[in-house]
Amino acid sequence: MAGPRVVIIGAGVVGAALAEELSAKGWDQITVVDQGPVPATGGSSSHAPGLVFQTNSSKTMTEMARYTVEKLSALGCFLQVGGLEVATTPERLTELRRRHGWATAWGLEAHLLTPGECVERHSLLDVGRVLGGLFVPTDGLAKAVRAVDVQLTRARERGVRVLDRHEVLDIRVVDGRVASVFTSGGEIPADVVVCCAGIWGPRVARMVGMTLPLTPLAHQLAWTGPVPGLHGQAEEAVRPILRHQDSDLYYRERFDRLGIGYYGHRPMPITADEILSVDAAEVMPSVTPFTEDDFAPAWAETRSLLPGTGETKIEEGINGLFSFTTDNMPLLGESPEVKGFWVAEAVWVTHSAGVGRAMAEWLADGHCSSFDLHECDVNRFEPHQLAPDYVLARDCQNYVEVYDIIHPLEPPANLRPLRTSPFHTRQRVLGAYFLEASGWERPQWYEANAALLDGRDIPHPGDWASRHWSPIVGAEAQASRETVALYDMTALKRIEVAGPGATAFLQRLSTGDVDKSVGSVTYCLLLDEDGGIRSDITVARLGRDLYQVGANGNLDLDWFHRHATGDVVIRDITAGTCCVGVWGPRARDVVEPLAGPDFGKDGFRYFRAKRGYVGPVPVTALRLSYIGELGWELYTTADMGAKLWDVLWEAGLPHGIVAGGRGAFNSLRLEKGYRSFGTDMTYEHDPYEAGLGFAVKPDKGDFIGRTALLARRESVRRRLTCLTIDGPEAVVMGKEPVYDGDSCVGYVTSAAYGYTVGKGVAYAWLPVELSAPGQVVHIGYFDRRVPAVVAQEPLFDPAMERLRG
Ligand code: THG
Repeated sequence: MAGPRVVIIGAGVVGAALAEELSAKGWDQITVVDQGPVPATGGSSSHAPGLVFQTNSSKTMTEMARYTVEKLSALGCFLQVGGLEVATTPERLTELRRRHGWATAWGLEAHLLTPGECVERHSLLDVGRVLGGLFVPTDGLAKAVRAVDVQLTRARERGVRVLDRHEVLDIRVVDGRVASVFTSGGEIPADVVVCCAGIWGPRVARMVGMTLPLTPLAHQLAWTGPVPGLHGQAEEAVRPILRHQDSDLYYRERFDRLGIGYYGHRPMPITADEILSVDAAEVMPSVTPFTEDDFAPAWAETRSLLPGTGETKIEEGINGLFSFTTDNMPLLGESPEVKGFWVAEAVWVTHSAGVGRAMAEWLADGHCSSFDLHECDVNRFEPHQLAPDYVLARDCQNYVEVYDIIHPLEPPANLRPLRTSPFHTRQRVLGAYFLEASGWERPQWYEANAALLDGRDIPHPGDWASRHWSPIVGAEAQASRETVALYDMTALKRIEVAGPGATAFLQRLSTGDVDKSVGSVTYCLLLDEDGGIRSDITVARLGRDLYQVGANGNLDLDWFHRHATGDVVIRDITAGTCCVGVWGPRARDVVEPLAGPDFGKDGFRYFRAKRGYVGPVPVTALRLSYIGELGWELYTTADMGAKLWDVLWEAGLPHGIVAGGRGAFNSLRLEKGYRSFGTDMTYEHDPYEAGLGFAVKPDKGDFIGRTALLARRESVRRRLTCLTIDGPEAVVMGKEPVYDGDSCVGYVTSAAYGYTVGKGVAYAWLPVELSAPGQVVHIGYFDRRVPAVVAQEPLFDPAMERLRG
């Protein structure tokens, strides 16, 4: 026998895809169970309208959709009619250009169409209403139930057992591991359980005490009678699937009729416990009765956009349940507490085969090599993000906004403020413009700094980049390089690692040599087994057996817990503490008088850590700066935070101290060339291509990812590259395609105007041969091609004179 005993709960598109992929990898003790009849089990797959639009702001989601298209096509479960999104407003037309950029950046063929070309593709459209379109030739219709059937058939041929009409009643856990699944048809022993139960997921996960943050929401799908323009159509669908996002609508053909999906109605959430059983449900459990009144605006709008539908009527409809999440991403991975309990949840048909593939690799190989899953990991959430009220409110809001045009900086619309740092009241007095980060209210800039604009000529970005922006951002950035500024770093994840095994633990998990003197700080990386970057962290040694780690989020904490040995204690200390960056040429003038000679030029060197007092406030101080200036990160307990801010502020006034927001921060860090995990580099990149080879110490001994990394080292084919852009109005935002001539060769990760260097700065992944300084490329930005030049990095203070000063 090869592979452990696996029970997959749910025979929908995800469970079926996983069974097929896992059995293809040679695992041969797999059982798929479902409460309903296979292949139409009564879950979301059984009523899914099957539209596959691959374009997504997430590279991973686009890639998983592409894999789904390829696989379902090969299996004869896909009608490749193309996908057309039309614009009926100027804002949407602009948005389609941005979406065209995403598709292109992620390697998906996409075309912008004129109104005439839209009608050529889809003859039912009223040409007078359409301003333009985005066409993706490989989009189309997935036959979800057939996909379940075909994939399960292949799985069965490889020995997978499929048990339908088996309702899961409970899951047995022994010593923190799954042991078996109790079903209405008996107990099934299991080493691995994968919950692919879709809308029932929260109920199944609760059987092992796991909170699964998803909400089933009803979504309207209606079918017309015969449409005159489709009369006699012999094929199920010939025209592209169609999206009319300005009115929250989409369309597909079914012979001479149209299916109409609508997101414009009020959110209709339901809990997993309220879903009817297979036997009690009239149609199926995931289908609730059509509420005709909610559909009225959709029908009126349809008759306007597709005038031929005026001669028919709505003949049937459903309110079908689908899973929504708080960030619109799936929930994949292993429970943090129960070993062997995995979930693959909140997955739409669009990404189903890709997720099946991803999960099979993750289970069988220990990591996923086909897709970067960091945005999908079920352990990404902060504790408050699992609260039922939070999940419900944000999931419903995401339903409302599903087709809206969302700016990358747009803060959530509800439940704010959620988390506030101890500096919050001070920041409000200073007129902070707040955005949200991991639930924290975080200032983007401060209106009180408007006076800094006197005598400065801060260039304005274009329309899109100027949202959630103020010229004050530029003034704060410049002031930070001239005097001294306070930056609220409370949202930075802080993890304490303590105990006799702490050093060995961090040596094993990180690429750095952290076994240095007490007071040392090490910038290093966490790698996956395959050498991909999982995070970049700072490790401050505060005692022989005590470290403070500056991390990027909950996934780092989860990674630590998963690898923890019995002789380390790992604690997330973020919530009970706070952090302020005191940075700028005058930082020492402010801090030293408050903290004493230990904080003097010779007493406190760059990349060292110390405990001390700033006025009456006990602090842990790290001498480093993500904005590339002299100064410290000062940490204290939450109760002392306001006092810390106040003493620094008062002492700083004679030196021209200002508060700086995240807008300035992001600009300054890009000038300095500091990467941001999750945006600039992710699991799919290794340190050498990301320009972080200096943070790897292969000679220190073994660590996770070392072997794979050494093999990857010689084959660097792409590089995270610094580009500069002339003309502030051309500053881009991230995720734009980069062209060499007509071909897309890479994409932008993050970008900002550099107020010190007087240029736009953009980091982009480019092939090695195009990454040499002086190389000219073009960034696709809406309808423009913005020239950009590869620059020697970092743009600011390459000699490190500021930081070491
Ligand atoms: N502060 C702390 N921890 C952090 C961050 C932070 N952890 C997560 C994230 N931010 C990590 N990112 C960086 C990026 C660069 C640096 C620090 C954290 C940095 N780099 C020096 C350089 O490249 O010049 C390293 C020099 C060296 O290795 O000696 O300072 O903001 N606490």
